[in-house]
Amino acid sequence: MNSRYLSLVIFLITSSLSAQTIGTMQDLSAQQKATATSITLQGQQLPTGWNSDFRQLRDCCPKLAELNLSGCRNRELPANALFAAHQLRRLVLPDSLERIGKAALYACDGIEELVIPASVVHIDEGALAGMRGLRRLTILGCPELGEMALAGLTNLREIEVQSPIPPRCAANTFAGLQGKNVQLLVPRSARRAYRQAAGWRTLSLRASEQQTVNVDSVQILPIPQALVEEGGRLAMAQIGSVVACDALSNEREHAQSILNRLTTWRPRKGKGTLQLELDTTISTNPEAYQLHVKPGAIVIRGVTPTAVFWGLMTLEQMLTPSSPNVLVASLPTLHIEDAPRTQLRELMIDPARIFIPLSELRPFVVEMARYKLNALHLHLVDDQAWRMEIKSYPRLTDVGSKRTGMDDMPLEISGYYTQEEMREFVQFAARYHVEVIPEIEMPGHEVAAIHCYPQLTCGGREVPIRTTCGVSNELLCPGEEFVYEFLGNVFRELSEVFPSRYIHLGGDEAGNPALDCWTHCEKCEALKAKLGIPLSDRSENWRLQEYLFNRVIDTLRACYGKTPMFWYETDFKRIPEGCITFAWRHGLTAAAIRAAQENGAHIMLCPGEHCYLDYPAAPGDMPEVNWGMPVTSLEQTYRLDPSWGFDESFERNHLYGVAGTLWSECIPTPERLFYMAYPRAMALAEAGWSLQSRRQWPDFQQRSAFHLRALFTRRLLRP
Ligand code: TNX
Repeated sequence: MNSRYLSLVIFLITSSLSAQTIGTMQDLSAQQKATATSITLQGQQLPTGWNSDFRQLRDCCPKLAELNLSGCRNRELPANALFAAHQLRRLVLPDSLERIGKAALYACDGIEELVIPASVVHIDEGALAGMRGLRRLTILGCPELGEMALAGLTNLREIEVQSPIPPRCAANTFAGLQGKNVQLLVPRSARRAYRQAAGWRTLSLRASEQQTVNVDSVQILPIPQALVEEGGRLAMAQIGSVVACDALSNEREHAQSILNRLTTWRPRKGKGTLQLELDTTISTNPEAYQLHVKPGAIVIRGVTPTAVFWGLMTLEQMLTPSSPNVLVASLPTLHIEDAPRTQLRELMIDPARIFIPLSELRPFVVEMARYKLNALHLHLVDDQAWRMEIKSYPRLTDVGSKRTGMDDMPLEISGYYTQEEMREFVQFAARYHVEVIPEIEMPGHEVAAIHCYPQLTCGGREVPIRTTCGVSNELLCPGEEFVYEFLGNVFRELSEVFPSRYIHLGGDEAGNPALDCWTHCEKCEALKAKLGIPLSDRSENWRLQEYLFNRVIDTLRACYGKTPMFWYETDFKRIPEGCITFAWRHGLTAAAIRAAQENGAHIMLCPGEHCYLDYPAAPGDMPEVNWGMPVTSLEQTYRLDPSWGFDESFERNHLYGVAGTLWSECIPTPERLFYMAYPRAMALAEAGWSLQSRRQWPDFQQRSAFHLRALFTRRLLRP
């Protein structure tokens, strides 16, 4: 038997074993979902409520290559139904289907051919967007096509529409497609109608037919402190060069790239300039800048290179067109004075639960910078994985970075960051003025490390890597000297990779008296005796945590000059002076603020009520299945006032900034990460940057809708 024949036989056997013809997803066991490569669903109505069949197909069937729905009678493919289901190769839609919901097939990029049944009358916003593998699309009926519905189909070669009347569509329905690449097959008699129809017309445009626009009103987010329109105009063609001192060479490069990407300028001698200047007299705030668009020139002045860069980000927003593929030809003249309200505006990413490669974090950083978010906090370790290479302890990543399963999602999740690539990433982020802050959790949420080095926990217990969300009883043992040696080595290596001024030490959900890890441990009892802690009383456990923290903090301060950060817990009675505590728990922000005031600490606000961007933004939105998350709407995030009703002295002396968390238990793909983050991260950015008196919800709604569209256009049209 030759090897091709043999592999065909093996393929047929394995695929028939994992091919399933069933009614609804309820007919499959978790194991069958995990291994299914082909599913034919014949149920009359696939359930669309909680944990819908679509959600299961999307999140619980990682090997699913073929999905045949021709036997179903569903009338709608719900919004986000198969959002970023990268595993799919072939999809047959039911011929009862009337509507393909918003983003229903967004980034299903493994599918090469798709037929839209004649019954479909609506294809909603972004429904097929980002299906980058799609080569041939057949539309049998005459569905109305929403905004960006077919945007970013970069490999599309043929689109056949059987309707003699061009389906109605938006101007940007086909954004990213060019006539020269795509063959449009329509009934012979209708060719002319298609060439003239809105949207369809773009399919016959050549790349060279670049459109230009004049910007009339600028949309800046976060809203600046002061903006005065000066009534004139600046034609971009009047700008001939970017002028900046050597200290601003990075910013000069950004400026040139902005002008090239978005405007009609051409480098030319003897013309007006975009001038970048350092000016420490503007303000005492290191991030303060001024931007002046005047007849014939643009001037950006900033206290530091970071401030100049924020001025450029403001300029870039002014040059962001309302539709893709157009260049800006002119701007209104105006003057902006701006500075941030708080000093640290961060997003927290959790690659521990589900790994996110740096190639996906790079564009994430670029987007953060556009809204003047200046820190990316990386939650590098947790019960479910250890993600940072530590040369002294290779098992952490060899063993601790791999597992199968996150709750009911049977995904194989592995990956870690090498020191070398992380160093490079940190430098990349620095060019966007985003500081990368590492977090190594302790003493809880450390099961992955404990699995690799059992000596780290009480009694040297062996524990498996966790595959579910929640809190584990296994903690680092504060009575064990190896723990200090381990942490010492980890932080030494970490400080060589992350130049950040900060280091986050976690500290959440550990000192909790309900956990008894430390209660019957001889080494912990000996330590308690030494510290004078009553032996049997668990409520004093936090003092063991304090002891551990203090030893680590002393090293971090003395050897590496770092400012430690923690998650605030009420049972942790003393925050070390000068540290930064994070208020995160629902209902406990005021208590955390008082604790920070009493202990001479700073505070970051990321209260669950406003800042948990891993929670669904609307009822029924992704993640539909979760551990019981509340809903955090865009408005709810926007309503965060960083002063939290406290007086001006709190803001001056203790408030450090705001943070949005993207815990990843329910974020299985990079596309989902962006989906969860935006637009709420824009609301957070404005809460952290803009003066309360400048912020208005209706106005923000309008600006954020504009910028959200621009963001998703950039994502879809990226090369
Ligand atoms: C609580 S927030 C945690 C995380 C979870 C998160 C889920 C915090 C400091 N700890 O371990 O991922 O809830 O939203």
